[in-house]
Amino acid sequence: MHRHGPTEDIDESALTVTAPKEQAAGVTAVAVALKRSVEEMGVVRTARTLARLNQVNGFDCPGCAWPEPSGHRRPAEFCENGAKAVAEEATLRTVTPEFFATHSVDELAGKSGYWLGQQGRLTHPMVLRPGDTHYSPIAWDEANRLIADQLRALSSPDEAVFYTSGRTANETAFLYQLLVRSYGTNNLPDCSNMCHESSGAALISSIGIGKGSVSIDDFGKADLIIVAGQNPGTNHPRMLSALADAKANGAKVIAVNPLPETGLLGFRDPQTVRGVTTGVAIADDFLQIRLGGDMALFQGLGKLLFEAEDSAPGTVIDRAFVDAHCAGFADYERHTRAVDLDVVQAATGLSMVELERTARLLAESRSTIICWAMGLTQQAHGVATIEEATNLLLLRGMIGKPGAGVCPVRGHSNVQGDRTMGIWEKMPDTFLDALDREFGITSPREHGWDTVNSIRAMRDGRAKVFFGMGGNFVSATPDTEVTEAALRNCELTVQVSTKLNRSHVVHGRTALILPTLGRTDKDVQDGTKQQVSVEDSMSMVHLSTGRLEPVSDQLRSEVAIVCELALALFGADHPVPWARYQRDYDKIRDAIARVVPGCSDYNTRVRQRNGFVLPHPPRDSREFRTSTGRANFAVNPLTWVPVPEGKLILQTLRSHDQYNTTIYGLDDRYRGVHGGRRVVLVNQQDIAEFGFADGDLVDLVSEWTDGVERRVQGFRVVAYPTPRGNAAAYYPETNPLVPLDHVAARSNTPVSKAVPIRLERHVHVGAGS
Ligand SMILES: Nc1nc2c(c(=O)[nH]1)N[C@H]1C(S)=C(S)[C@@H](COP(=O)(O)OP(=O)(O)OC[C@H]3O[C@@H](n4cnc5c(=O)[nH]c(N)nc54)[C@H](O)[C@@H]3O)O[C@H]1N2
Ligand SMILES: Nc1nc2c(c(=O)[nH]1)N[C@H]1C(S)=C(S)[C@@H](COP(=O)(O)OP(=O)(O)OC[C@H]3O[C@@H](n4cnc5c(=O)[nH]c(N)nc54)[C@H](O)[C@@H]3O)O[C@H]1N2
Ligand SMILES: [Mo]
Repeated sequence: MHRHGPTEDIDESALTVTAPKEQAAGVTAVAVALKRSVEEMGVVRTARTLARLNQVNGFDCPGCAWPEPSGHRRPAEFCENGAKAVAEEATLRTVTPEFFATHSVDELAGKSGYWLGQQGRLTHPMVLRPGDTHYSPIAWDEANRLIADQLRALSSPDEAVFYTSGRTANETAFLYQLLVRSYGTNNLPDCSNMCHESSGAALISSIGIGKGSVSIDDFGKADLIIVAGQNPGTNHPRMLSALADAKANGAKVIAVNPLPETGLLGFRDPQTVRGVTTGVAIADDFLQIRLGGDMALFQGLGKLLFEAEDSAPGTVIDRAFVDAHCAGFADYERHTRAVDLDVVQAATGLSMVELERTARLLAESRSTIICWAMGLTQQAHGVATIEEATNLLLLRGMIGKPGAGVCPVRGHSNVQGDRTMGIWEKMPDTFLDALDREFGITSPREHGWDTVNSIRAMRDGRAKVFFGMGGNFVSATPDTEVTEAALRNCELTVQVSTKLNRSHVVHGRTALILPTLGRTDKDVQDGTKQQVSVEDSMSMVHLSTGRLEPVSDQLRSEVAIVCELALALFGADHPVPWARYQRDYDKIRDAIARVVPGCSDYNTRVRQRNGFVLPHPPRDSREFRTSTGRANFAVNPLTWVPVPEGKLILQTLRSHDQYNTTIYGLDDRYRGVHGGRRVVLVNQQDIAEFGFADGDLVDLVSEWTDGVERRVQGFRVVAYPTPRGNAAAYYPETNPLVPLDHVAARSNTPVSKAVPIRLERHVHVGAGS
């Protein structure tokens, strides 16, 4: 057993730390992107690939969900990290049956995720049967028979769980949920459960739809943009261009973050001559908030807005909007006026001067956008925090007008589309009714398990089959030891994947690896080239066309995998025409058009130059389809995250050199960390107070209160400008510390951004420890 996670293959003794970078992107970013691409794919494949990235008629970047500009696209509409994501997928290195014959599963389980990912693209379907030490090749139809037999043998369809990661295209997602519901369960956990679930829960309750209300054009019209709990320089680099454009139009940008993230504080746009030479500071103001302090910030700002209204009645609160469109204003006003600003200062670590300065900007703004990501969603009170951000916008009438609105910035490139297509364990009955009408099936109505509940079910033996449509379940989920045991407890684990990862080597009694085409690969079915479609963070739906020659003729498209499994499971006389769908993806889109709201005429509209935008009632017509039929002001008791004496609150985040569990390299260039990932960033004064020195080796020990020892070993302490009591370390190395039961209220999202820990001096106990 590799209890503390495998690291032997990485030598971090050369780890160095330099001062954090002051500006993101610039020419270095371009150089890094090209170098990585050429290493993985060679010169010709690089040129062919990057030229098509995010272009009309090209393929959608598998990096993030930030939208493409609607008008003119720059010849290189991608970023360093988008290019890395593409290089990772379009690599010419391969993991073949010979590879699996050489390396036992046991050996592979001792390798780091970085090493596994570096081996290249999976080329053949592989099976591991009970008692096997090595994966061996299996024919596709035999693999499908094996899965179908196992699914039919379960005593209830609810004993299987079907996970989705957010790269899956709309056509696959639609068919996959159709297969799962035809089979008879709503157990459709997805990566969104760990990601923006809190945003969805808050926005559905407040404005009646769980998606952002702004378009890319609104950035050019806003005069105030707040970016809270998000690191766009690394995770959404093309957003920096939108922010730079907004600033050129006079907008002010406020960064709310515990860390002085490089892209927010400085940015050189590699796509413009001016950007390459001079660069701009993105944030006009930086609020260095304490972890989990955002709810207090938004409530405090609400109070200050009411006070500003008192001093100049009729100028701050948009009475007309509130009266016409909102519910719950009186309760919100009473609650918010009573907020104690001393508590707000303690919770946020911000001064009255900073709070008042921000309130003034809000009060004077005529068009405000609030953007956020994981810093807000992965908190125990994440849903309430996002409701409070929405309250501020409602107070000022900032939804459903140009240059204003809510902007949850999504992660995976099609995570939003997957939800639109029905990947959700609690899809509304209206959707299921439409699905049943179209296909003559009977979808179950009882809600299924999300990610955390799926892990509990596998752990307890209530779920016996795990099927993963992409992703890396064991590494992405919390409480690694519990999750690994849960997966090992399954009868069958199936992973549809492009690349090798830890979820292939931590497996059920029988395990299958099904290799699939990626976004960049050419998809030909029955002699005809196929296209897929995706939805970005701003509800724009468009086509994506891969063009690269697949690395093996054994790769199947995700659509083909779903259809062939369905045929094996249901037989040929099932009411869903699986074989026709596999041959012609237009037929899938015709069905989507009839079932999914807002998708009428899908085949035509998705082929328009920039695709089409899905309806969003608050954005389009200030219509709020909530429980009250109005936009709801939410009232939440003030919650924050105090730091216990002698302890730290740890956030787990991404370095500049990774895509979630896929590690591209060992440098976090912007934060000045080079050659290693096992670091913990701690405030200098905390380091001194705990009796450590910068560079010491420590163990991080979870302080969660259930008596279970959770520990990760041998992390280098790095003095870093994070607030007192707040530390930061990389995901997924620190996932063993995140307790499965520490979840956000109302979204069940693991609290990855507030893990109570203590530091212990690392004791080297020699090999085998
Ligand atoms: N290159 C690259 N791009 C990616 C990804 C990737 O791994 N690599 N992942 C994709 C995915 S799936 C997602 S969800 C997104 C993630 O995008 P981000 O949300 O930007 O990702 P994180 O690295 O988790 O960063 C969280 C940020 O929030 C801050 N933060 C943490 N806690 C708090 C808090 O309590 N309050 C406030 N105000 N700030 C806080 C952190 O300091 C950090 O800047 O990126 C997507 N894009
Ligand atoms: N501690 C901590 N945990 C977190 C987070 C955090 O901030 N802190 N963030 C959470 C978030 S926001 C997210 S979104 C999740 C991410 O969770 P996942 O989406 O499950 O993880 P990824 O690392 O994105 O998945 C990578 C794998 O996907 C496969 N893959 C890549 N492209 C394709 C494709 O086109 N098709 C198929 N079938 N497979 C493909 C490859 O085999 C690759 O190894 O992690 C969550 N976990
Ligand atoms: Mo995410």
